[in-house]
Amino acid sequence: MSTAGKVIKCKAAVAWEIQKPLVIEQIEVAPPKDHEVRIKILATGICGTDNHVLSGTFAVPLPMILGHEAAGVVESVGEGVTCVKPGDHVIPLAVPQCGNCSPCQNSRGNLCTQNDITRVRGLMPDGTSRFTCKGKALHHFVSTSTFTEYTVVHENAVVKIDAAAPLEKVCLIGCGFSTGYGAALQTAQVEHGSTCAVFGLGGVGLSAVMGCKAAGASRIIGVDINKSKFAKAKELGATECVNPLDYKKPINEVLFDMTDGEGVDYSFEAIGRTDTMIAALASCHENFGTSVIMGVPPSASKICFDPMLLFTGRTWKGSVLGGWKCKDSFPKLVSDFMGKKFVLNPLITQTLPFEKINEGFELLRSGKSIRTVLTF
Ligand code: PAD
Ligand code: ZN
Ligand code: ZN
Repeated sequence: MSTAGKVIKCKAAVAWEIQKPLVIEQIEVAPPKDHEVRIKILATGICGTDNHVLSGTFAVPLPMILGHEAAGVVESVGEGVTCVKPGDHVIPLAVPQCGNCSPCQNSRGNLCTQNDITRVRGLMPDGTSRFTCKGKALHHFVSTSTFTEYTVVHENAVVKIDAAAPLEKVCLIGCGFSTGYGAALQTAQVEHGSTCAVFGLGGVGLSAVMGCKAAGASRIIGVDINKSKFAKAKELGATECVNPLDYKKPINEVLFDMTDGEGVDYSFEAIGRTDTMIAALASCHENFGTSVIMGVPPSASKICFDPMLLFTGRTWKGSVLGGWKCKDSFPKLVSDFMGKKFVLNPLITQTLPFEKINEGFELLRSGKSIRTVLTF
């Protein structure tokens, strides 16, 4: 029996409060309105950003359905949707691409003004929610919300991908992989033969390591306080790894020592802490070094730093979702994965049934996982 046009009752993991486990609830998912798409989620990764919300460092309105790194199948579409149809395999887009705003029209931009990241409203573009639980409306997360069997997104926030692609792998293209890989290849534009340092060797940082390697960097230094991350970093292209806890000096001085007093050409922050953002900046060459922030800054945080770090010529950049224009790029990244241009398997350390979502978060927090993929 077709579910199109009807409310769907299904399971979702609801974030009612910060610093509390998610609760698997039965929720109601309304049909898609005009220009909206309802998706049956089949696989979703757990990203550090979902964890920042639960830990309280990334402030969002609650209750909310988190999750944003996913893949699924279109269940039904609202009036006027032409980009996808029921049955299409898709990736929801945490950064939409409307095609009309100035970032969409600028060749270097990707942060479409329709995004719900810079000022999280937690609603569909029309200001309402498609989710209810126990009579209460639930917020959406960054245009996606994927910790649910069904979600509704705007047509600007979904893209069709190759139906042959394994959804439980390519879901990582929805966030973690694309973020790190794109930060190296597009935002920093790492050059052949250069020296790079990647701060934080989780799913995002390891993907930046892969991007630096793909760009032909000759030295890639991984930095993490959890040395159990080093073996995988080396497997993916890091030439050496350092643990800041092993040194008395600040890590930026250690990196200068390791590079004959020059500093690295490119540094990447994939942690989400202000002190490591400054350390990454200070680690790169004082004149032509570039440092890229990928870690989501804690809400309402401020950075105080010596402006001499920039005066001498360093470049400090940020990168959301690797700078990719998501609608244009994600299907190509999926094709590249299918064409074996990069791997995703090493990033997926656990695959768990959706019901074990809190276990997946525990694995991330304890440093025992890179990516847990939840399947439905
Ligand atoms: P993760 O928790 O898997 O990885 C973080 C890594 O940082 C872990 O290996 C930690 O051991 C390490 N770490 C923690 N503290 C320190 C420290 N003081 N010094 C060195 N290493 C440390 O998360 P992730 O890889 O999924 O995400 C990393 C960040 O990137 C996080 O802030 C997340 O919110 C952000 C992110 N940004 C985007 C974007 O579009 N810019 C996309 C996805 C994730
Ligand atoms: Zn746009
Ligand atoms: Zn993410």
